[in-house]
Amino acid sequence: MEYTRQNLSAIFSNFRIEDEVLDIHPFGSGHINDTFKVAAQNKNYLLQRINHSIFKNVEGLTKNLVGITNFLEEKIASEESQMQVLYSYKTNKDKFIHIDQDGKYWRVFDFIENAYSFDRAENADIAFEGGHTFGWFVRMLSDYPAGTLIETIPDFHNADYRIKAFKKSVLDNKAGRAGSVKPIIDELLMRVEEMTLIHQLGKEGKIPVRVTHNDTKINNILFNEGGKGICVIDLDTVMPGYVHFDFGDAIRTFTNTGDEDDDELDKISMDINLYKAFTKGFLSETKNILNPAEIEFLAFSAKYITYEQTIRFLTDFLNGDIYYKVKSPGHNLIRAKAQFALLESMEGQYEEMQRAIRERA
Ligand code: ADP
Ligand code: GN1
Ligand code: MG
Repeated sequence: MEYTRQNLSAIFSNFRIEDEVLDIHPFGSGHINDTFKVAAQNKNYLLQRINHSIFKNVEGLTKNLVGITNFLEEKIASEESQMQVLYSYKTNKDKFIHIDQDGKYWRVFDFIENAYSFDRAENADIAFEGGHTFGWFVRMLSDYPAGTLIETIPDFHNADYRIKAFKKSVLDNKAGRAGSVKPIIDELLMRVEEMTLIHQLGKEGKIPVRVTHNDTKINNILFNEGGKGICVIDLDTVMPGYVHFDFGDAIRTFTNTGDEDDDELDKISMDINLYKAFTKGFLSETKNILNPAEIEFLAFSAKYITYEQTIRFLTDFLNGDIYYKVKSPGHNLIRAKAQFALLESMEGQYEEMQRAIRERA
């Protein structure tokens, strides 16, 4: 369905909001949901379609979101923190979700004003603040009852599952693309054993299950004009996980000197100074709650999540682009190559990455 101002306004009118819509336009650069900024007479709102083919249990997801948001709101009030939470509006039927005539799922949040998200960290201050903010999130939720959360996407960061799906996409070769990308497939298969480490530590009980965000991309923090993190957004994947998922995905996105889908591979590298700044911020919030094994494998988690992201993009390329939004038929391959270049850069600096963690812990 083409989204028009008219049909988006009609969807928005199902929410219990007394305001007059002036404008609605697409917003942000997420790969999964469809996001729109609604400018209205009194204030702005964020209208979002949840990708229901990826998030199968929207009701459970919404319950997670409301539970987490209320919990954070109380803690923020008691700590007198500057952090904000996402405020969700209810529909005229007293639900947080409106299901439209095509069976699509919609929600509305307050638009957080004077806030910015970035796709890259411009300097070490932003990386430090990012580490601080995602570290804060892990610390805040360290006493959240994890058992009450549903798994919105089962096996989301499960290495065994991701590797199996990758191997299957190579064998099935659904889009007939596997032959053209054999060198990168071989490089990735060579690393399979190494990349199950976090999963293994979890199975052995050496690292605890926590409530984690699981999508700690740089653009899932809103920063204020002074560069302070003021809100952690995109809470759809908040569920039980290991701290490594959050640290790793943040390093993948906060330290890249190129874009996630850069086709100029020589622009891509992991900037060790941004890594150190992020780590400093993250550990300033978390070092008293993490156990020694969690800390020891933080540097590794950056390699793991970057590897996982490489195989996720390549799997989608081989399956014919069925998961991520793409701008062209080769987009997922460009992304996979870019992520692999980032992984190689991390591999080249791994000892220094480990040293930086030891020095700050
Ligand atoms: P996706 O799952 O597609 O990444 P997000 O929830 O992250 O969707 O939203 C996409 C973008 O919209 C974010 O990167 C951010 O720039 C912006 N955004 C999201 N929520 C808000 C909000 N409440 N206020 C202001 N901007 C927001
Ligand atoms: C997706 O929705 P967005 O753009 O924040 C994806 C993440 C990937 C990321 C790669 C639910 O995140 O897992 O790491 O793209 N989200 C989901 O940029 O799959
Ligand atoms: Mg997002």
